[in-house]
Amino acid sequence: VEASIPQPLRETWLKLSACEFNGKEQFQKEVVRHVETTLARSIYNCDDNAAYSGTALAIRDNLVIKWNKTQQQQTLQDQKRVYYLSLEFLMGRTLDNAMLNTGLKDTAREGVGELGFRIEDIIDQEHDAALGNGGLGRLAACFLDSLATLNYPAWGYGLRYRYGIFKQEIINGFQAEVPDYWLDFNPWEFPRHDVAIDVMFYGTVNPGPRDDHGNIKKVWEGGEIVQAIAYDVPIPGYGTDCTNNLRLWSSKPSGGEFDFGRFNSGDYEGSIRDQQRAETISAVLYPNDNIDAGKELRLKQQYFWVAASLHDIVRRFKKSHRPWKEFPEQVAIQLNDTHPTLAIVELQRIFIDIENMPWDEAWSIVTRTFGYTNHTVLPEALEKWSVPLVQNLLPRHLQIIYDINLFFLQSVERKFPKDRDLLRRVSVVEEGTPQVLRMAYLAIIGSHKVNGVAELHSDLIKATIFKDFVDIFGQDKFTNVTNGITPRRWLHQANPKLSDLIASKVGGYDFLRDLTKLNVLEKYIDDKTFKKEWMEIKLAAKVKLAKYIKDTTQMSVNPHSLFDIQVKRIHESQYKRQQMNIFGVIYRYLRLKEMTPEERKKQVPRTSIFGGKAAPGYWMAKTIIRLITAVGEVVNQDKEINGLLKVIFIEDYNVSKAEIIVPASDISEHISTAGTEASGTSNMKFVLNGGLIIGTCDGANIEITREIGEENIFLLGNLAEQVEDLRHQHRFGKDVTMDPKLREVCDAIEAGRFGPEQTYSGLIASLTIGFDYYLVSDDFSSYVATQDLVDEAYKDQDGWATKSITSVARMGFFSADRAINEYADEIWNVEPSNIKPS
Ligand code: GLS
Repeated sequence: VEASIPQPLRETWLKLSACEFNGKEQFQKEVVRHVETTLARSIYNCDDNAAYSGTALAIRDNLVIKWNKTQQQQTLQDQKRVYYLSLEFLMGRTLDNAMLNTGLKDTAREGVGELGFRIEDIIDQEHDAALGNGGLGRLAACFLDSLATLNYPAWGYGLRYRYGIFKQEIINGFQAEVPDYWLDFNPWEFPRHDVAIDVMFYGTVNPGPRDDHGNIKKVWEGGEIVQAIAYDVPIPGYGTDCTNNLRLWSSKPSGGEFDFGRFNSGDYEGSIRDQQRAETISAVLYPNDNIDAGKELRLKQQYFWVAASLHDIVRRFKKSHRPWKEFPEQVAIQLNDTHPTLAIVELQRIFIDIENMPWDEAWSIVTRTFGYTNHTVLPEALEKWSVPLVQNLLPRHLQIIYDINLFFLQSVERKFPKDRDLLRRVSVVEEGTPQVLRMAYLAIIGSHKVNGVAELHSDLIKATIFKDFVDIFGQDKFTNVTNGITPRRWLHQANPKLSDLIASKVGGYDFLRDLTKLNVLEKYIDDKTFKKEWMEIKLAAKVKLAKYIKDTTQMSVNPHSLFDIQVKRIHESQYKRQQMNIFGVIYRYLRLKEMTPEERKKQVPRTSIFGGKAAPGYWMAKTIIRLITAVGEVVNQDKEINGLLKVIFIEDYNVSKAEIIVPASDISEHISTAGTEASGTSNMKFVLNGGLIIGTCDGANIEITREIGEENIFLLGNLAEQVEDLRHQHRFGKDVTMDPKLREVCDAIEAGRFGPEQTYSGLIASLTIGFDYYLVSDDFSSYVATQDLVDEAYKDQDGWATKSITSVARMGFFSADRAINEYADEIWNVEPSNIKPS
C-alpha cells in the first residue's frame, strides 16, 4: 500500500506509537490536555459539558489504540468475518459503556472527582445515538456488544443519519415531534474521507461487448452518482481487547459540492441543489417501526447503504487474493430484516456483470453467503417495492431479480409440477396494479438460512407467511435464534448496585461474560440479609425514577407504590395494546371511586408509568398517548384517590431513559395480542433487573416463562392458536358483545370524563364498530383479573422478593452472547479470533 511508512523507517515509528494511558494521573493529564488543547477551553470555563468532552476524548484514545490493534490483527489472521447489515443501530450513549467495557470507570470516577466533577453528571451530558426505532435497532446494538465481547471478527454496516429518531415532546397532552440533530459533537465517529464509494441510481441498461463466453454483456450506465463516505465507530467488547468496527455511510455528491457554472451565472440556489439532493439520502431515519412506508427515498437509502457495504466487503475479500469460490468461507452477511435484501441482488450483479462470473457459479456463492432474520409477521411490515419504482431507480437490478425469480420458479415447477397456484403464491413478483416485489421472498430465496427471533415466532413464520417456502426448501433452512440482550448495558451499566450485589454472591463479575452463572443466586433465596439488600436496591432504583419524574414533570410519585411500567413504541395498528393497559387503569380508577375509605385503605397503591413514541402522522397511536395523559390529568389530582393511583407519561422514551426506567419496575407489561410480537426484548431487560412481568403468551414471554417458572410470571389472555377463531367470531359471529368491564370503561370515556369524547371516538370505534382486531375485549377480563393477582402477590413482599431473585437467577439464557454464539455456530460458521493486547 503506497500510504504506508517504508520498511526501514518503521522502527522509528513503532518507538513513537501511541500508548494507552495507565492509571488515574495519566487519565487526568489526558482529560486536562484535551480540554485545554482539543477544546481550547481552560480552568476558567470548563463546565460539565466540556468535562464530558475531555473525558470522552481521553477514554476514546485508549479505545482507538485497542481498535487499531484489533483491526490489524484481524487483517493478519484473515479469518471468516461476519457482516451485520442493519438500517438501524440504536446505540444510546457510549461513554459509560466504553468505560465499563474497558475497565476504566473507577479510574475515571476518581480522576474527574479530583478535578471537581461527578462522573454521573459527565455521563449525563452525552446525546443518545438514536439511529433506530425500537427493538430491532436496539437488538443490533446489543449484538455488536456481544460480537466484540466474544471476540468475533465482525463489522456492522449501517447509515449515518444526520437526524435519528425524532424527539418527542408532550404539549397539552399531545405528542409533538422535534428533529433529533445529534452530530454537534460526536467524538465516537471517525470520518474516513479516503473510503469513498460511488453509488449509481437511475440510468439505463444497454448491450455491451461480448464476455468470455460469447454472451452480450449488459451495461448499466448514465445514472446519477452519489458518493458514500465511511464513518467508523469503535465497538469495545467487555473484558477483552477486541474492539470491532461499525461502519456508517454518509451520502454526498460525487464530483464536487458546488456547481460553479450555476454559481457564476447567479443561480445560487441551483448551485447547491445537487449537493442537497445527494445529502438527503442519509439525512433522516424513517421513524416507522414494524411498518413498510414504501417511499422512493427509503429505497434509495437501502440501495445506497447496501451497494457501499458490498463494495467494501468485496474489496476486502479481494485483498486476500483467494479464489471466488472461497468467498462464503470468508464472508458471512446477515440481513437484519428485509431492509438490506438488495444486497443479494447487488452481489449477484457484481459477480456476473463486473467479475464476469457465470450465473450459476455466482448464485451458488451468493446463497451461501447470506442469512436472513425475520422480525415480524405483521402484514403491514412486510416490504413490497413497486416494480415501476425499482425499474426507474435500479433498472439492472430489476432484470436480475426477474432472472432470480425465473430460475427459482422453474425449480419449483420441477419439484411441484402442475401446481400453478403455488408458483403464483411464491413468486417474488406479486401481480396487481402496479406489480410489486415481495422482498421477504427474495431474501429467503437468496439466503441459506432464515431465522425468526423467538420460538413461537419462528414456528409461526413456518406455519403461515413462509409455509410454501418450507415445503420448497425443507425444514432445515428455517431456524430459530431467540433474541437476547447485553447484560453489560442492561444490568451492569443501568443497575450497578444490583450488579455489584450479584457479583458479591456469584464470585465476581464473570457472570457478565457467562450469564448462566446467575443461577448461583438460587442458593441465597432464604438468605434474609441478601433479600433485604436486594429489595433496598429495587427501592433505590424506584426512588431514582421518582426523582427523574419529579424533575421532568413536576409530579410526585410514591416510591413505595407498585411501579407498573409499559414502555415501548406505540403503533397505529395497536398490537402492543397500550390501550388495554390504560383501559385497565381507568377500570381501576372507577373501582377506587366506588370504594369506601376503609376499603381503599386495603388497596395497593399503584403508579402506572407509560412511555413510547408514535410515528408522526399516526393518528390512532397519538390518540392513545392523549388518552394516557388525559387520564393522568384526572386521576393524579383526584383528592379522593389520594395517591392510590398515579398515571405518568414519560416524554421522549429512549435508550438512556430506559437505563433509568428498567431497574425501577415492580411489574412491567408485555401484553401484545398473542402471535403478534415477534419476540420483545424489554421483557428480558425488566426481568433481568428483578422486575416481574405481566404478559401474554407471545414472543419471548413464552421462553421467559419456561426459564423462570410459571409461578414467577403473571400470564393472561388468549393463546396464539385461538386468535384466528376469535377474529372469525368477531367478524361473522352473531352475538359478540363487548366485555362488560370494558363497556364500563368505554362509557366513562364517552361520558367525557377524560376530556371531549370526540377525541377518542376512533379508538372506541376500533373496539365496537367493525371488529376488535387485536382482541382487547376478549382479553380484558383476564387482564383485569391478573392485575388483581399482581396486587395480592405484592402484599407479600417476602414472596415477591423470592420471585424477583429466582427470576433473575434463571435469566442466563437471554444473554445476547448466547444468541450470537448460536448465530455463529448454526448460521455463520465463524470462530472467535484471538486479539492480543500488544
Ligand atoms: C421487531 C419486533 O417487533 C420485536 O418483537 C422484536 O423483539 C424485535 C427484534 O427482533 O424486532 N420487529 C420490528 O420491525 N421492530 C421490532 O422491534
